[in-house]
Amino acid sequence: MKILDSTPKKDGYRMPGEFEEHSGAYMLWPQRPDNWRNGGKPAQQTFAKVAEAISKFEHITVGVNDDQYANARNMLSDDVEVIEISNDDSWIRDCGATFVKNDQGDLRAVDWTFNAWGGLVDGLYFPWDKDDRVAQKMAELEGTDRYRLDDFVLEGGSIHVDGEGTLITTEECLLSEGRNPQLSREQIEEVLKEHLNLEKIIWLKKGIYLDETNGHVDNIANFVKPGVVALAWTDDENDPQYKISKENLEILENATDAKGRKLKVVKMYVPKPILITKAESEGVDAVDGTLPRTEGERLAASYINYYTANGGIVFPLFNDPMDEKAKATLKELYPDREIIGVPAREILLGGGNIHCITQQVPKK
Ligand code: KQY
Repeated sequence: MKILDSTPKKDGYRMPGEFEEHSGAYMLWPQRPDNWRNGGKPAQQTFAKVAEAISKFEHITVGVNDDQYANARNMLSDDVEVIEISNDDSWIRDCGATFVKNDQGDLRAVDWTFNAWGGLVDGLYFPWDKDDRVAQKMAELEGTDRYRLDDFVLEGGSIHVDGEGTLITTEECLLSEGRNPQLSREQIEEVLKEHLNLEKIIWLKKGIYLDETNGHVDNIANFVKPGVVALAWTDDENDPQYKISKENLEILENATDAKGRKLKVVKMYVPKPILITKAESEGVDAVDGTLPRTEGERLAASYINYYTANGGIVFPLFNDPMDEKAKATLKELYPDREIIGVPAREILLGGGNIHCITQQVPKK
């Protein structure tokens, strides 16, 4: 498939909202022992549950390194397609392709540079070259031409769009030292507008407290549909999360989108602080250059990190009283979709959640 030297905006392609129809979704299989405890075994069980939940709604393909192919194939049902895609870790939201679509329903891929959330400045592991080739492989599998940005670092989890010209992101992430320090905020906006076909970018300040991705938006806020944003929230003014969420609430309530609409903001309450246990910490291999998992550290837990499938929502459960409230809020937000919770502590321990491990392909 070709590399294109134009831009999606010039060619009439836009990034659809995640809530628009999909032809399917991709995941990658977890295994690295310096990020996933106990050799990745507990995480693999959770990833399998997520894949099975998504397969109720749409086709799901799981990419696996060759040495895990037989195990993954064995752990996943026949409803899940399993193929070899070499990778460094399993965060396909971030290293995978962002698909754009034109009015005729043709798809193309945007292939951003991936540098493991900050490269040599504050990246989370080294090397990341296999991950950086995942988007190209997805484009090949989908039979789409591709816009490759060799000079622009971006992860899919750092953006959400409404499909109608508006994007939300965070300053904490997109203006971080480890992404595109050579570009000004205006230049970053320009690249996003050209490659996702946007008119308006809404900059939140920070992501979830202690998020190791430099505050990805997909853990703090999401477009439910054009004009409606869900925001991670706590009423506990003593929690550092409160100030972060409050600041973002004010930004969203005072913003208008690309169509000039005011946004409706719906609060999704975070669970009580979730801390890494001794056993969990000890289960992770300590490797220089990979973020350590230290006992007692607070994890960046948020129900916002859910996946929107055709006719369904797959969201993380944390064994917390807020699980039920999150489900009820999601049901109000998505009355026509089935809401499925998956116990997700094992994904959280790796530094992200269900949205981070999935990537949709829009329907042609
Ligand atoms: O939040 C995400 N989109 C990915 C988290 C990656 C964590 C790597 N340890």
